Amino acid sequence: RQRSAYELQTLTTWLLDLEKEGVIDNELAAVISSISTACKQIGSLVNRAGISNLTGLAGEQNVQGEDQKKLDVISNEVFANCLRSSGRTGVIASEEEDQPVAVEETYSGDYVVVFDPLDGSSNIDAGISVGSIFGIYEPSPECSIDDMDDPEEMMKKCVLNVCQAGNELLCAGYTLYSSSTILVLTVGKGVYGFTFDPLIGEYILSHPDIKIPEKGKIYAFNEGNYQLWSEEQRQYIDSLKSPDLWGGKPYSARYIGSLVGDFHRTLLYGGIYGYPGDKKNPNGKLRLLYECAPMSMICEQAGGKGSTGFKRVLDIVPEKVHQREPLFVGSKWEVEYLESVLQGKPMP
Ligand code: P6P
Repeated sequence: RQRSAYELQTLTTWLLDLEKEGVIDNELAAVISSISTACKQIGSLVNRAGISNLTGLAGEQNVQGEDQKKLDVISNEVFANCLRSSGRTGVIASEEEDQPVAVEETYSGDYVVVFDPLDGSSNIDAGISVGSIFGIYEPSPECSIDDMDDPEEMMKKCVLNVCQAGNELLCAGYTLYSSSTILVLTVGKGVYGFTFDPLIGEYILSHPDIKIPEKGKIYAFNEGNYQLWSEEQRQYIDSLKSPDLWGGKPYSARYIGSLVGDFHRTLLYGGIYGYPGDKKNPNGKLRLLYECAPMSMICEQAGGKGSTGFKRVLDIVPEKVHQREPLFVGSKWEVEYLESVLQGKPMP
């Protein structure tokens, strides 16, 4: 049937279509919808941070030892509140919380949600893009939470529920708060982007079935860490800057210090984003559960790759909630080239 001119494809109708096809059930749709609501609220707070005294530090540190911004704390509460009120979330794990928590308000669904409520928040005060990142799992069958458990047993089960390999993700997504608020997600059948229209309060389908270019011309690394990198890592970056290797024009460097912004550009334009391990932090800086794995699922679903340089990110079973891993994510060609250089092997 021909869609009429005013028939909008929104996140809501997209989720309903997936339910009709049996790709997701209405419980998962409810969790995704609650996340989209949290992102509407966070987007509004971010856009008005400078005029509602929400810039600056909260005066606390998070489990990562990072100074929390006021908006880090608020975004975390907004995310948790929306997930609780969905009634379908069993356990939540946040970058801003030391431990994962079981959600009392659950009455069905029991989904496990991992999230970084406001990634790149050091950019807030300068008005540079920030984002939210999330992933959704089924609860682990062998450690279902029941309220008879003692607190220690409950905590152990919560940790087991969130420490699942990225391969188990049912849904992964991010919301970019930038020149517009864009929600990008996958439920395992391709990657779809929705731009928020504040005039009608809906996410409108703007990027159907995103495919990352096979090869790009942009790399996004913090070269301030160059001296700390391995010899092979330096060789890789040096080669991207050698004009004669690329028909006379080297790669361009783009780095905004905000994973969601750097990733979104990489997804649409191609190339590679990398946060290598180095002499000071052998596992790099990014967290596996709510940064590396969701971004890797999205990238693979768009035809790209997500690697630690030595293994596929989605194959890693986390041992700790806040475990860090090196991350190289982007076009197949650039990631495979990096793997070949780091591993001292010829290009495939
Ligand atoms: P650096 C933000 O803190 C973050 O987690 C990512 O969003 C970003 O890509 C990276 O760290 C930036 O880290 O060390 O380059 O400032």
